[in-house]
Amino acid sequence: MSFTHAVTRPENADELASAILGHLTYTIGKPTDAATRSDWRLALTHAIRDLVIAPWFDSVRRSYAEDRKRVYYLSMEFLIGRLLEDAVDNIGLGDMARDALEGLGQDWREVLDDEPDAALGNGGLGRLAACFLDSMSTVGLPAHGYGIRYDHGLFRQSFHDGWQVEEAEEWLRQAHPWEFQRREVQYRIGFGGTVTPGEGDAAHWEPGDAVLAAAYDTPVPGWGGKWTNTLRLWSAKPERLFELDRFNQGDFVGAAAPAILAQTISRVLYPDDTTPQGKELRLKQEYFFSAASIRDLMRRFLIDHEDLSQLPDKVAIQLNDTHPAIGVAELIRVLIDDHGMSFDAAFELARGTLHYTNHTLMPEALERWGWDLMQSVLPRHLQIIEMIDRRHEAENPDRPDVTRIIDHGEIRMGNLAFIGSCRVNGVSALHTDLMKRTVFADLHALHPDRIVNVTNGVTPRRWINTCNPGLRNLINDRIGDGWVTDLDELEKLRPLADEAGFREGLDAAKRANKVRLSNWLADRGAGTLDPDALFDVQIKRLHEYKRQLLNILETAALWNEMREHPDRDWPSRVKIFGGKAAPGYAQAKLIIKLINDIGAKINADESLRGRLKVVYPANYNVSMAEKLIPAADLSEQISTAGMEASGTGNMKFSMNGALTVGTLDGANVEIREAVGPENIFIFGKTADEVHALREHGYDSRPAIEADPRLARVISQIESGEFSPGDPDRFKGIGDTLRHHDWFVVTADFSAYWAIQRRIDDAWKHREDWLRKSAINIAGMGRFSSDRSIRNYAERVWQAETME
Ligand code: B1N
Repeated sequence: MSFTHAVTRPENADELASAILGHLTYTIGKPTDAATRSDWRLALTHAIRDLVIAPWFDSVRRSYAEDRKRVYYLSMEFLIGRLLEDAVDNIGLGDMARDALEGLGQDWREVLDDEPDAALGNGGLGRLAACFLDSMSTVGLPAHGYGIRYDHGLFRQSFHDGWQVEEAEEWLRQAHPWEFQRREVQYRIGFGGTVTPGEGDAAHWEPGDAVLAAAYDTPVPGWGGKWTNTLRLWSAKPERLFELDRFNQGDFVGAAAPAILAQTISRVLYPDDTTPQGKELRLKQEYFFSAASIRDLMRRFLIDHEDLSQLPDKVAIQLNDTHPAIGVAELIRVLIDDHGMSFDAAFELARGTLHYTNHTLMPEALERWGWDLMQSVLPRHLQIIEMIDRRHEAENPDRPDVTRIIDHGEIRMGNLAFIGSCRVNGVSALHTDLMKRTVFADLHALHPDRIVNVTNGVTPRRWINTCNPGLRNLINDRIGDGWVTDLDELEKLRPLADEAGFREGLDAAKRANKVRLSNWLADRGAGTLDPDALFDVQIKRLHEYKRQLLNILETAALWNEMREHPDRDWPSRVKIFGGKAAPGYAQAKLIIKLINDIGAKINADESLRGRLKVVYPANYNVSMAEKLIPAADLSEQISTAGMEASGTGNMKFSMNGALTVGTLDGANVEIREAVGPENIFIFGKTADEVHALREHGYDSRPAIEADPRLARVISQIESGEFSPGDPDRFKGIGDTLRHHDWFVVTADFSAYWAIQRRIDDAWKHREDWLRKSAINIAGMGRFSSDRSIRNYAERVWQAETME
């Protein structure tokens, strides 16, 4: 029998409105006069979701039929944000959906803003994974994302008296209509227990306890609805929901305790960006989702293939940082213990299938697990890791100790991932180069062909087309919309930079975005902002290496200077900060408080006549970025050179016409190449210079003595000028700047101050600024995540797209 109720694409807004009403009535169960905004959003979501299903089935069918190589992207984090508007735009129904909803008496923006962000990630690493999902679908690459369905995503941030306070995030409190629970797909994931030797290399592992990994699928439609992949997230469930014996004995809480314990594995996202916490629960999370994903992809492989030796031809597994690196041992374990292979054969197959992306060089950021912990949580995997280490040593008898996987009672996951992978990549040209010269220098010497560079990218669908309709329309009017899937087309804008009419259009689009943002910020207590001021934005996780401190020191110094020379022609600036600190990162939280305290002082100073403002809206997240980035004039990318692996916010800002002030770090280096040095404000020490400064222990005293502005701000901070009720509050920051300035804030201050004053001047030459802005947009083609994904497909995965 054929399916007669198949949903067809609506021809017009009335047809779509009718589908929305149908869902409001029959899916949500509400009449129009009782429907809340959420009800309308859910009804709209269901109407849109219906349109994604048939193409999704088609994609699955085609990828089985053609038996192409599949890519599996394993990531602890997918920072996907909101899904509705993106899906609507990707299937080409943006205008129709708005008309339909407004015809039903609903405000489009308010309904879209009702959707909670899916914040299943901390920052750049998780957001990169989300952009890659979008691009893998858009370029038609058969792929699955695999991760964890956290009950609680990244914590909610609020400010109490300027201090960060964290609260649990509850994105699943509302219905989440994008996911489909696959009750038939569940795997038993074991922990602990005992291992008994079996035949040959095999062993029998009898776990001490276990949880079930339950699958939830979300369709990921690419641009134009041509190809749709799946994001499969795992949720931990108990093997037994309830212990009836204990309940019958009156132990009501105890009866549910084992179930609750099992569920803790997928309860909450670890809120640490860049620096790991070596906690047992984290190791269990990592194994939980890696093992479930590997079992699932092996099951899919075995449906159509008997010969395991084909695995590397049909499967590519990408390890997004070391978080899924235990998957190296798990894949080998499955091949040996479940499929009877020898260790050597299993290792070869695994190494042909796995690839590893490194996202940070900070030595403290590379994951390590204690031998004892590994022994107690994953005893069989420890044996396999020991076998991998011995084999690597036998093959490289002169290998230096730093290349060992197990050393000083610790398992180094970076080395495990490197040794177990076919390709290892960095995320920008500079970062990849530093990988070869620093943390992986010795492994690189042993395996000189393994490390490749794949510079990060971002999806222009979400980060221009959807978040910045003003700019989108301007571009479409001039060069058509081919850029949406071929971002190099933006090059056609380059000659338009010299055309006054185009610059006017850019100016108008930016101003409209700034007005909208000002209203939004005013609703959040920011007061009135001047939309003609320079909007200077630093949004990213709070981390000392990202140097929000440098930015706020310069802001305070500017305040001093403006008070001293009130009659100078100071351009108006709004300093906008956004970002969360890890809850356990005391220094980062103190910097947040400092920004808020300095901001309060400046904002209250009427002598400035509104020419300097500091705003820090709480709870920065993906949907806030979508409002801030289109309204930015200046993008702050001021990390200590050599420490930001790539950055991706830098690309988003530049695509939206903001100019960058930045160090020669991460992808800033490549952005400078793309836009030309005269269209970007680069300052500060280079990575090599930072290295040289640190070599003999950096002493900040000369830098402070040589710059009276810096010296004054540090004294003000130390004397309690910004914390009159608690003068010692920021002593620790003064102390850090004077005695342990690891991030060389003081060494870069003078150069940062100077370039900010150059920016003041540039801002006054409006036509020139707009020309630079246009050239930035025109040069961003290479920073599309479509380009990144095509690079991975060719150079890492050896996989073809379905085009
Ligand atoms: O990954 C991004 C880069 O653009 C950023 O420069 C980089 O800092 C970021 C442990 C991380 N590196 N490492 C992490 C996140 C969570 C965690 O638990 C490490 N994130 C980055 C994309 O390449």
